[in-house]
Amino acid sequence: MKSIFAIGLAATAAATAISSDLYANGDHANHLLTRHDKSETPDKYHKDKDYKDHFDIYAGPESLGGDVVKQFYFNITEVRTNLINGPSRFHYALNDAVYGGEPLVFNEGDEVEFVFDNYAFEETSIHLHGLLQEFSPWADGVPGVTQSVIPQNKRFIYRTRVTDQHGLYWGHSHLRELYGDGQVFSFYVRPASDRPKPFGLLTNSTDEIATLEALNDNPTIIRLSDYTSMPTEEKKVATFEWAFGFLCFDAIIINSVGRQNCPGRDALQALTASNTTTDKGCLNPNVITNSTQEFDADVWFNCNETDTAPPVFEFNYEDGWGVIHFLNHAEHWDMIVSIDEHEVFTFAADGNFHEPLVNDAFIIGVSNRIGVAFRLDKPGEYVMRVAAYQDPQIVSGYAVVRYGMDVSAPVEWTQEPGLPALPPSQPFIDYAGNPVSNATRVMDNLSLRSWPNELVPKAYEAADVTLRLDFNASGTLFWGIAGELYNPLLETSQPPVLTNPDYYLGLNMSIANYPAGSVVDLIHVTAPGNPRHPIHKHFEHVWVLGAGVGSFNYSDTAEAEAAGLPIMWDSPPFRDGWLTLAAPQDEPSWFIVRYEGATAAAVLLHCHILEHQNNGMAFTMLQAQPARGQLPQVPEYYRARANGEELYTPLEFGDADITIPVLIDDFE
Ligand SMILES: *[C@@H]1O[C@H](CO)[C@@H](O)[C@H](O)[C@H]1NC(C)=O
Ligand SMILES: *[C@@H]1O[C@H](CO)[C@@H](O)[C@H](O)[C@H]1NC(C)=O
Ligand SMILES: *[C@@H]1O[C@H](CO)[C@@H](O)[C@H](O)[C@H]1NC(C)=O
Ligand SMILES: *[C@@H]1O[C@H](CO)[C@@H](O)[C@H](O)[C@H]1NC(C)=O
Ligand SMILES: *[C@@H]1O[C@H](CO)[C@@H](O)[C@H](O)[C@H]1NC(C)=O
Ligand SMILES: *[C@@H]1O[C@H](CO)[C@@H](O)[C@H](O)[C@H]1NC(C)=O
Ligand SMILES: *[C@@H]1O[C@H](CO)[C@@H](O)[C@H](O)[C@H]1NC(C)=O
Ligand SMILES: *[C@@H]1O[C@H](CO)[C@@H](O)[C@H](O)[C@H]1NC(C)=O
Ligand SMILES: *[C@@H]1O[C@H](CO)[C@@H](O)[C@H](O)[C@H]1NC(C)=O
Ligand SMILES: CC(=O)N[C@H]1CO[C@H](CO)[C@@H](O)[C@@H]1O
Ligand SMILES: [Cu+2]
Repeated sequence: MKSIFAIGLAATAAATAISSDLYANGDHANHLLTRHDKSETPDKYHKDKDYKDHFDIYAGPESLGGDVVKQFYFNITEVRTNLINGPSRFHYALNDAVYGGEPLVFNEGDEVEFVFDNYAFEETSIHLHGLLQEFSPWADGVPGVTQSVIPQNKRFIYRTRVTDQHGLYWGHSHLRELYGDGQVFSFYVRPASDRPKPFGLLTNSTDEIATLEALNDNPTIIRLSDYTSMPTEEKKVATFEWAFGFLCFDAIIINSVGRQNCPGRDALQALTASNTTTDKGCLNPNVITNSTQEFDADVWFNCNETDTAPPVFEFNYEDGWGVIHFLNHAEHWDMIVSIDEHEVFTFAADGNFHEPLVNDAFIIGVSNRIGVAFRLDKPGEYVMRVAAYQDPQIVSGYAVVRYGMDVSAPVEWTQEPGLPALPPSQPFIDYAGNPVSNATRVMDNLSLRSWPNELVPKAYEAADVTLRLDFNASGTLFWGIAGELYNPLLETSQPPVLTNPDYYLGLNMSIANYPAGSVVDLIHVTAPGNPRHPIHKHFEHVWVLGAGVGSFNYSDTAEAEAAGLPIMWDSPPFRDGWLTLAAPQDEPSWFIVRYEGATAAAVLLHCHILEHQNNGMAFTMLQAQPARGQLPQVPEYYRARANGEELYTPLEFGDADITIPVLIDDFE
């Protein structure tokens, strides 16, 4: 038995780790809700903030060898709004936009700065998701791993050089669950002109290839997410009261616009084998758990239809093709996406080019990006369907794709009960995300092939380092990696791993240590009965070598292959996030990824479902051995600025901060 949360880590009065309140019941939980008095949140900047008198602006970070070609400024503020026309709720905004406005665009090779002015009442830190950070491993934005938090009233600048990668990425708060409240933005890196592009695999016409390249330089960018009217801190409190996960959202939003759809329980029931569907398409928690707590009606049961119109995306018929890059910035649900009557070619995944693969619907895990091209060959309006993918909730969101329309002959949109009026196009998938027929081709995540084709490093051999990072849950709230729960207090209690590695290595918990430059295999074995997880690794992207259902009794990948397990060495998917396989009730599943851990760095690996990540499912890999002096020398700016004027001093703590009940005695 391990008392994982009672190891006496520092929490603080000042930085009152939300998590220390969390794991205490009752009064502490209530304190969370009043801590910032969010009901009083003004429409704009927090009332106590005075930019002139208190705001700290320092000189920016040191050069990374180039000149800054672009600076992007963000004001982090608070707003009350509701993106689905439901009841007003607390959100964060970046430059007044919840989950970001227009995507930022720059070019492969650019040195850029992201400048954050934190006017919000809560500290934060911003992770640039998917960036390799090979020149700036200190700028990864993970509290407790690469930096300490950015306090309110402070400016913090992330300076990075984006080389050897291109495509759609995003930035988001990495503190607690703040990105779920709105601290999200997207950015697109135009591929270098001399980088090979896969469009010649789509068409032999040089004109069309040129058009596709031009479209890919200025693509339509579509952000998808689940959405709920309950802010993340309230959710946190609710889930601990329920002793049950938050498995019911209000809607799916598309570029921050959504509608609560209510097709009715009977219609929903017909789409699922579960016989406990609520009006919101969720599992009825009163049936599936024995919790004696009351489950909030508006969260789980009441479907209150709203009246938002679906967003319309216009394409230019003359182009002959459309190009869209999608991002899923959800808190919880993986998505399946299709455009009625249009096959699409998926050619990019997590930024990286892949061989175009034709399909009618494709899956985007939480945090992932998929780029698609599709022919504009029949002018009109078509429904884009976005459904939660094989999740505990049945829910869809809609948008419209339009091109070459004869405006004098509009087609009438039709409306089914509980759904918005939509063009009458023929679907590939239903409201639950299931194919409407066997003819629907759904992109299989493992059939993507990275492009240009090449063998992975150390193909056909064991990696230099093999890490077993197995997954198992304790109930629906605690999620472990390698038998351990990442302690959320580590985010704010100590100077970060990058400048203080010995402390974390000494804890010997949720951390691995190997030399920079290693070829590393991560082997995940998922315990029987556990769900799929969208795992994300910071820094280098990974090759997905293989996956399957069944036990895994091998010490490395080469041994597994020799025993007959399917391993792909030639051009496997190349991702910064991967969807593991759910394990059936009576059998585990396995999943292997490989990467070249080139950059000396403190690397976080975690499930991107916010609830899982913040309740244990994270793990640090110190990709450098401090004893050998491999850790990068963190520049002065990053050492000092994340905490204001002074270098970080560990925060003091008292007895009250460490009385955290261990809810997880049976977790081992
Ligand atoms: C941020 O807020 C300041 C103060 O109101 C304003 O001057 C500035 O233009 C804002 N920046 C952006 C990028 O909106
Ligand atoms: C391009 O032409 C080659 C040779 O005629 C043919 O095999 C290939 O299928 C064509 N590719 C496309 C995308 O049409
Ligand atoms: C739901 O399914 C369970 C298990 O299959 C069964 O025991 C129960 O009677 C069903 N309830 C209804 C209302 O159909
Ligand atoms: C609820 O309690 C009953 C009786 O103790 C037990 O058989 C059942 O497995 C429990 N169900 C859940 C979901 O925990
Ligand atoms: C949703 O509708 C129910 C009645 O069906 C009502 O009691 C509840 O207050 C409504 N909730 C919201 C947030 O409007
Ligand atoms: C789809 O395929 C399955 C298995 O081959 C078959 O049982 C089913 O009838 C097919 N469904 C349709 C709609 O064709
Ligand atoms: C997973 O955790 C459960 C308890 O939550 C435990 O019963 C089970 O043995 C664990 N499975 C593995 C493979 O560790
Ligand atoms: C770290 O903990 C593991 C068990 O969790 C133990 O096997 C190992 O010996 C420990 N290592 C050190 C250096 O304490
Ligand atoms: C793996 O080990 C388990 C338990 O030791 C055993 O039941 C299973 O048959 C083994 N699987 C394989 C594929 O060897
Ligand atoms: C989430 C997902 O799509 N998983 C699929 C990935 O590919 C494997 C192999 O075909 C499927 O079994 C999974 O269902
Ligand atoms: Cu998870």
